[in-house]
Amino acid sequence: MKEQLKSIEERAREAVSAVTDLKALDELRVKLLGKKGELTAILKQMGKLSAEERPAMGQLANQVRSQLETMISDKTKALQEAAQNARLAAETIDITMPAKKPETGHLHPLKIVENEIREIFLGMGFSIADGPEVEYDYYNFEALNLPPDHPARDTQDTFYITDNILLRTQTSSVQVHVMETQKPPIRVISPGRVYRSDAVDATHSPLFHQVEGLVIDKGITMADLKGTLELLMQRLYGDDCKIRLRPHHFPFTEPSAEVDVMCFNCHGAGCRMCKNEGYIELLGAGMVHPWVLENSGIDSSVYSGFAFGLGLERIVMRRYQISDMRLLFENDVRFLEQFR
Ligand code: 2NM
Repeated sequence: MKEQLKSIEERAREAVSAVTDLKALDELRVKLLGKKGELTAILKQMGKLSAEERPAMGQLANQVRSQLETMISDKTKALQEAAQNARLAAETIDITMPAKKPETGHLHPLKIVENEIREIFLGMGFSIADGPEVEYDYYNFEALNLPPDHPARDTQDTFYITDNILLRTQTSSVQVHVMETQKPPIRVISPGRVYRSDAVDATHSPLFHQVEGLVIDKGITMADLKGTLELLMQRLYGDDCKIRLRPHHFPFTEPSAEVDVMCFNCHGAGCRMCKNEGYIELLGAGMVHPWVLENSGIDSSVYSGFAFGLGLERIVMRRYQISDMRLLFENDVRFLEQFR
């Protein structure tokens, strides 16, 4: 029996060390230590021993059992550790691989130029005024000298929500809010979306963008208007840029002017780009009509001011030589990616 126990221990040591996976090890454990296992079979023969032999043999059998158990649990740990190491090795990330570049967006050309204009005016001490795109008729038309039957309303036909609520046709409406709520001196620009009931073509869109400006203080003259707009154009198009004022009519300014900018192509000489004019019409401006000041509670015998309005699309198209306004609204990435 002693030999049997020695032999089982030796064979077990060899078998355990030969096992390479946990399933096989468990099968081996059942074969050695299970109820129908080899050790149990040997122990069943204890009854045949004499009373003197039994304690020593029992002790030996227990030693063998505990050695088998230790062997198996050591091997279990070793196999588990090996499996874990293999898993970790398989999951290793190669940090030398080039990373996937995230797709980042970029500003739309309209926003690029709007931001430039904002910076230019902030540099001249203006602040930015914001207002609603859905507006009362009063702020969009009436306060600006455009009563309900005024013919100029035809050229600014818009989208009506109700009889007296509409989508603004100009951001001058924002400046009426500013005049109502702020005391002069006032220096603001109001960039934003405006709407007109126009059919879409290469130079028209029912939604477009404006930047309007307003300056009100004591002693403001046409010279301030011209100097401010000249500086704006020189910042946008270069220091040699000149502007030209032509008489015009707007209901909300008196006198009014259309402002032309020197053709960037021929520098005033005349070419195909400017239709031989040397200058290109770019914005409208004027001295704020005294009635417009009075409508908003500003004393026109004390204060005067100038205002201007420019269409952002026109400036962007000129800047990047874009021939069709629709390109700015179609959101075709093949076009937009040029402005990254
Ligand atoms: C233009 C042309 C001329 C203008 C007038 C005003 C206000 F509110 F002060 F009366 N804001 N903007 C104005 C003047 C706008 O756009 C072509």
